[in-house]
Amino acid sequence: MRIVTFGTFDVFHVGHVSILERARSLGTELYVGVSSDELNFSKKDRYPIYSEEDRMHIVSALKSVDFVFLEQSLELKREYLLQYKADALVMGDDWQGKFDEFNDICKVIYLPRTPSVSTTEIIEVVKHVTVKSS
Ligand code: C2G
Repeated sequence: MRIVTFGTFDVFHVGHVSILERARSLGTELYVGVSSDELNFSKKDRYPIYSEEDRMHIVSALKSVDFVFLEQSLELKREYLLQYKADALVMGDDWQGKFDEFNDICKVIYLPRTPSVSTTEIIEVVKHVTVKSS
């Protein structure tokens, strides 16, 4: 059973590893659509910290991941799911209900997010770190 999931996976953290491992455990293969730099810019008005090449490199190095492709548009989800022959789409529950329309071509499963960790929060913390001068 092939699982497909999508995400930015910027400033990769334990919440990302956890959802990918849990997604993989629901099937036999995990395909990951990593959202492009341009897609992120259009959504959030800023580019990710890590480039799409680096984010794809990191995600593809994980043992839970079998294949990585670039997600260039949110509107192409149905095409990606068909192209990559998804048996199930797995997403974190911050997307709860948002992808139910794909139930006609694959199972749609939402998994609980890992609490207390997010890329946005890490960026904020790092921004405010003060370096002690010796
Ligand atoms: N996630 C999680 N726990 C966290 C943070 C993230 O389980 N503490 C999950 C999200 O729910 C998502 C995946 O990790 O399923 C990737 O999260 P993001 O990188 O924030 O990706 P996002 O911007 O939600 O995806 O088509 C969707 C787009 O690709 C954007």
